[in-house]
Amino acid sequence: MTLKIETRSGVCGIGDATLNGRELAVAAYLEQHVVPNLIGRDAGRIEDTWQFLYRGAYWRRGPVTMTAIAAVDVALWDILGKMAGLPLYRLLGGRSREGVLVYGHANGRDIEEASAEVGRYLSMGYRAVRAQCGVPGVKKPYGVSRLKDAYEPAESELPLETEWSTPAYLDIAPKLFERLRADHGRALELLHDAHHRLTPVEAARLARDLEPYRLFWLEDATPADNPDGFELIRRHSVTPLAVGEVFNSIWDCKRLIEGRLIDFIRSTIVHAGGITHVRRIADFAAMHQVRTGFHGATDLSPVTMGAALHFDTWVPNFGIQEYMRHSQQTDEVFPHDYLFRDGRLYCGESPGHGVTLDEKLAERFPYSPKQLPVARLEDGSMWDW
Ligand code: KDG
Ligand code: MG
Repeated sequence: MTLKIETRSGVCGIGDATLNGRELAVAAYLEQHVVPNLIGRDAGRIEDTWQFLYRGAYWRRGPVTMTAIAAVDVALWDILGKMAGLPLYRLLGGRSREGVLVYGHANGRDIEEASAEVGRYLSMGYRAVRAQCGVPGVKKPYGVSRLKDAYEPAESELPLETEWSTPAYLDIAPKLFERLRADHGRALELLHDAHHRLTPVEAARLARDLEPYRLFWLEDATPADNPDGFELIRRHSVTPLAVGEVFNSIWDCKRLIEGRLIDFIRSTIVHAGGITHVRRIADFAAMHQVRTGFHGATDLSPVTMGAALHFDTWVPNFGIQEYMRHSQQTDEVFPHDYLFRDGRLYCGESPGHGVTLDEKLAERFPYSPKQLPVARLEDGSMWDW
């Protein structure tokens, strides 16, 4: 879902509004409740527009609202960059680093295959890799995809029912990382995503079992709806923790950050109110030694990636950026000037966020609704996907 805003003088900006599996809700929110308010507004009043859409709305926050606000915000920053003739990172305060460390996704049906995939990522130049592998007895574990580069978890019109076994997972995950360190050494940064599947005490055990393999982070170890769970993990382990790809406001992150219960905040531009709001989250995180690690899955469009790379180039407390690589088709629909070299991504110098939309080409790909899967335990109980 992409929002295009055009000013009266003919300057266009685009923002990503993709909320995987709930995209039509954002489209309706934008069409019915946001766009009519934008007509005739000064495109340069980015902060005031943000406050109007957030504060001015009695029903605030939530993924649909905050994704819609983000789309407007990013499109307005894009317009501002084009009017000023400056790349976005310069509007934010200029360069803090040359390139942005990224991590790719290596996955395999078993440990053997996952390790070979990590090797493939290293040969492409990656310095940081997220690794996931199949879980014995589990038919469709999280993060193990059919496609190697472009991974898309929303595969069917109605949610695919997948299974989950926590005991089997807790058994195999440390073995995966033991093998990866043995095969690939200690210089590489390794990451892992538990994708909200564990209870706090199970997450604490996993974090402790993974300590010998020095992870860059363990992500979404337990659902962060209740931040108290993270206190328990912290009590038992020094494995760094990352959380927040499903958060949409600073209020979701506040306790985790100020309690120093996490090390990396993953809330990203498209789902957390745009550059205007994520900047506040990043500044708040900096005060507590928490660094950024933005979500960068393929279901966030290249527009979000472009905006994120400018943000990452500026933000002082940068940690890492997820980079899952879009399909060639997606890259062609969204021409952009960022590029990958030696494990880092570099934003371009064109004005704004540097990503455009080829509307003619986009027309060739009709909308086909897909939802994310759901997960059940072996006894049939609904679980977190
Ligand atoms: O749409 C859901 C995906 O973005 C999510 O499953 C990917 O967890 C994810 C990650 O860390 O990239
Ligand atoms: Mg994740």
